[in-house]
Amino acid sequence: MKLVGLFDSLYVRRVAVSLRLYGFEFEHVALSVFRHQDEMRKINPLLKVPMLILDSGEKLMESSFILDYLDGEVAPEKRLMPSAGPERRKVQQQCATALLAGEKTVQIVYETTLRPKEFCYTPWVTRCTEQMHTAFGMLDALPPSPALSGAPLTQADVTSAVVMRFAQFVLPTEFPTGRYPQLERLSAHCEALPAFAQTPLE
Ligand SMILES: N[C@@H](CCC(=O)N[C@@H](CS)C(=O)NCC(=O)O)C(=O)O
Repeated sequence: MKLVGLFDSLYVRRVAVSLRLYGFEFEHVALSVFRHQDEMRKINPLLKVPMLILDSGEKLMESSFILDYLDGEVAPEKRLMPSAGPERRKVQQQCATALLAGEKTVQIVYETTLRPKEFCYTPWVTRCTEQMHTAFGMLDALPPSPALSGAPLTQADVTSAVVMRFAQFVLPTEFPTGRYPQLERLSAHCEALPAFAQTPLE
């Protein structure tokens, strides 16, 4: 398998960390959607990452669909997503909240760094910032993850930890230590694991 995209993308990183947790070998195709557009276009004309290229040559897009495929390829005890019922919905909705936090973080970064300063629309940045912090606040208010007491990780843990680390990295002033203590604990726990440490954001 080949995973296309850089680990500075929270979407690519959540797939890469999950691949390692599942125990899959993969080749990392470290191309940027911004700096390597010509090479990227040949692989994915939509200029989007992550893309997972299977050994058959089949190309998969959308991190959540890629993770759904991978979860179906491993033994039940290795899955990161519960197979059915309230537990599945709980993990999925936690992922949805974390992805919303991540999406808003990315929108703030794009608005403030990709667009020329004079075209940066402050009310949009203010709205995104509020949405981002509301989502992080919701995640932080959840009961502590069972993973902190030794239970296996779920995709909600992986995605929440990846998004927290990403947001702290790209918007450090928004995330002083102690603002989201539960998430910081989860992040520290996860980032110390080999699957995360072998997938550095920078
Ligand atoms: N919903 C997608 C989001 C992927 C995404 O937005 N990737 C970014 C990299 S962080 C990208 O490809 N950006 C280039 C663009 O949007 O043109 C997923 O979960 O895979």
